Amino acid sequence: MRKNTEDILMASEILRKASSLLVLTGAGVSAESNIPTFRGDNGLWNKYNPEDLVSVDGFRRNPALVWEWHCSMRKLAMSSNPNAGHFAIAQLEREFFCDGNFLLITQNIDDLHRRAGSENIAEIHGNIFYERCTKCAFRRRSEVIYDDVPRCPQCGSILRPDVVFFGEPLPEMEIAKSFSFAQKTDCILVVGTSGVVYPAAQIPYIVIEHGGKVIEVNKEETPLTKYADVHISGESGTILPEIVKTIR
Ligand code: BJW
Ligand code: ZN
Repeated sequence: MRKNTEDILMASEILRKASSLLVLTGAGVSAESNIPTFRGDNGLWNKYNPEDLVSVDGFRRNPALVWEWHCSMRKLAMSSNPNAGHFAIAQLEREFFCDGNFLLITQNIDDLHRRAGSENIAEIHGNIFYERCTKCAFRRRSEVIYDDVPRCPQCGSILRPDVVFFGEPLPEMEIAKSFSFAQKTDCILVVGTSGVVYPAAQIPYIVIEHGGKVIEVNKEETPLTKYADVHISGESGTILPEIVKTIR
């Protein structure tokens, strides 16, 4: 039997027995929707400097540049579609885990999980289609591609994308929900993340601490791989639908 086939069978067996499931995704799950990942050979951080584009100081120095970058991400997300991996995750929630027993934590800001039909989602790094005021509580959904830095209609201050820059705390409700689910779930499925950005990277270890199972799907090995019960090497758009098919 091929190594991957064995691993897929093992993953399906774990999922069949699990009464709850936490899924943690990163940029790799959207790679087959043509949205580039951050790290690795073709990663965005090879071409661009995160200090300029996704940091508080970068935004203070040059909000126009940060907006230009985030508008290009908005455009890219709008012209992309969810892939088979996103749909398989939505199917896991819909068909195999009842209310309250499933949570999808995504580090992605591209909205593709929601468009694929996932419902219980914690977007811990924000969402590219939301923007908020840097001074007051104003926040809105927007698909506008701006030429200039947008201003708050309530107080006139600069608006910013509602995403989490380096050095900023994650949204309180989302992270509380995520950590509390991690503390009680039987199983976590970790897909397409390099596992180097905290606090997201810590989540699988919370599951491990209380004896929960870890399934990892990634094209490459990560710092988590040696702790995973099953590591399935490959593209999530191929592997996840195979896992779902095998659970039945
Ligand atoms: C496939 C595939 C396919 C490819 N199929 N797989 C030193 C030590 C520890 C921590 C720190 C430290 N110094 C600073 C920190 C904290 C910092 C951090 O973790 N930094 C590390 C990089 C060192 N974290 C933060 O700053 C966070 N905030 C924080 O800690 O706040 C504390 C605080 C508390 C109270 C008050 C104040 C502060 C915030 C982190 C924000 C991250 N933001 C970004 C950008 C947001 C979006 C935007 O604006 O555009 O989020 S950075 C970027 O990295 C993005 C991602 O969500 C995140 C994670 O990346 P991800 O998803 O894992 O992608 P990649 O590219 O890394 O990996 C892709 C993977 O997919 C690879 O493994 C491939 O193999 C795989 N793959 N194709 C399956 N088809
Ligand atoms: Zn305002």
